[in-house]
Amino acid sequence: MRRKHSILIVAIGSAIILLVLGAMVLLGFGNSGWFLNRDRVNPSGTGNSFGDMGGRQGMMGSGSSNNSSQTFTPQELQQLAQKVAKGTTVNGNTVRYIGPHAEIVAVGAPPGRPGMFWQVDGKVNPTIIVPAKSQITLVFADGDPGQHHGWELTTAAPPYPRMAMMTAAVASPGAFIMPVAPPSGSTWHGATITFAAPSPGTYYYICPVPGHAQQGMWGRLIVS
Ligand SMILES: [Cu+2]
Repeated sequence: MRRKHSILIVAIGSAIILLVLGAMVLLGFGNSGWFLNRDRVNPSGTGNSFGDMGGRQGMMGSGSSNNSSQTFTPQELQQLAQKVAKGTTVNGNTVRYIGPHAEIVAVGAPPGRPGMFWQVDGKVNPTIIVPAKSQITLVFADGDPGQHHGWELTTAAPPYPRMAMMTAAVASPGAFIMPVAPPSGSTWHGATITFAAPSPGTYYYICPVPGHAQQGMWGRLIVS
């Protein structure tokens, strides 16, 4: 009886040690690539694996992301942006969407202007206004030779630190796109996501790649 008991304790002890080691490997200890970590832990992008690690939020936490990647040509994106622009009113650098479905075309720093910026519906870092309770479809592409870009809607306001994605909480489930590869010729990589507008207020769309939001890759999104 006593012998059985100690065998049981040893077995449980070994199981716990294996679990801890397994968790360390999964969480990518010693691996500094932040997006590689996420890929490895959470290939489907729908879970919450980092949600309770030290209370960190942002890209590690509340984001279920849609990572089904697409490719576009610059011409396709331009046509789509022109089509989308017909359903909006533009006032200076503010683009206002009307109706329950807002389709937004966001291109990461395409050629023609130096620096880190968003081109949204043909404008540079515009303020986007969408109606409360609308459904947002975001078409994203990276048009920036040599740079990875992603997309995130966050509650965090500027100024942004270099590692903005560590603290910038995702504003609505699914409002996050993992960084994609730079263009290869006229093939631009990107993704399309759909998410619900968060509750009325001011939000910010940023690039989650380290340093990019800090260098100006952000704009306002107002739900009104
Ligand atoms: Cu970027």
